[in-house]
Amino acid sequence: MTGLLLAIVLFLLILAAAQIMRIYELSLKASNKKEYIVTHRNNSNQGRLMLLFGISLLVSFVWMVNAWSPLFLPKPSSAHGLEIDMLWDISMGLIVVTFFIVQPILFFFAYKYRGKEGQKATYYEHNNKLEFIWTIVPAVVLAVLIVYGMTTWSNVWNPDNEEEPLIVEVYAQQFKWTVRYSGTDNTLGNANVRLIKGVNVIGVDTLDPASQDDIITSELHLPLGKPIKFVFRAQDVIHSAYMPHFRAQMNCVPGAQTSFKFTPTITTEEIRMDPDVIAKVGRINKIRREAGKDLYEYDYLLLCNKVCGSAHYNMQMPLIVETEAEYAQWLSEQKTVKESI
Ligand SMILES: [Cu+2]
Repeated sequence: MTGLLLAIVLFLLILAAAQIMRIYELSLKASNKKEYIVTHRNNSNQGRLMLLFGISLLVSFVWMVNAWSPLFLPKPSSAHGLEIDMLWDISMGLIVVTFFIVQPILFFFAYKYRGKEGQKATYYEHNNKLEFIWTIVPAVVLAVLIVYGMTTWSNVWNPDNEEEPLIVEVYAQQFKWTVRYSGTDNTLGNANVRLIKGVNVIGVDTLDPASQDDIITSELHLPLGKPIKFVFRAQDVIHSAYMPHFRAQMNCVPGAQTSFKFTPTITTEEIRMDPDVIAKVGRINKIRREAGKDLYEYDYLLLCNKVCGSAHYNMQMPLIVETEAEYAQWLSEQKTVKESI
């Protein structure tokens, strides 16, 4: 109802603005003034407005960064996350520095060189030196950024001296995640959507010997400091497994297998003790307390980052990073495919 009222109000406002413009045009016609002639006053007003707009843009940028930076993600909890953050910081640093050099000049010049009576613009045709500088400088900066980005990506995929990764399947469907651990043989048994039947909700081939010790769970536990190779499958549409705290994301595509690898470096218990995280949780719980809601406890999350349908927003699963002993204990309490299907 409020939405409808707002739409009506907006419509009436647009209508009123159109009518005011019409009256203005008619009044100009009545007083025999030509509205298309730009006067000295028009130029002065536009110039001052440009300056005002430029200053507001810079002030609002500083204000937004200041107000919203507490909402940024905490430090990365994966080994490669530091490199991804460094790449992001350097790229953003370059963009922000350029922004603060170019924008003030742009708006100040629009003001300084606004149209004035009796003043003529300089006719300046061409300057090879300038053309050369503003082509070469961005080209070199972009080339460095691209090479740096590709090197980072290659390091993320092929870290040095890495031990054998633990294989974990993450299965996506509207609107939930299911996890399959590869068991003692560290090999996932075959699976196919055509085999989905009854309790076999992710279509594991129960005749494949490799699938006997696989473990299907609705929780994602990971051991600290061990490389994990995730294998992603999707049942229905494209989903995207997004683990922001680990700076990891990979699409899950029906009919294909995709994968991503990372090593968790901070347990759930440890990250809850991080001062940045404590401050975040404090702010969230202040709002929740005032609204009379349950208090929130910080958790790593696996989220879906592709708009995959009506309940996409709620397609998430807590992700627990724990010590190897705790992880082994938890895993030993879960049922294997042989016991459950
Ligand atoms: Cu999804």
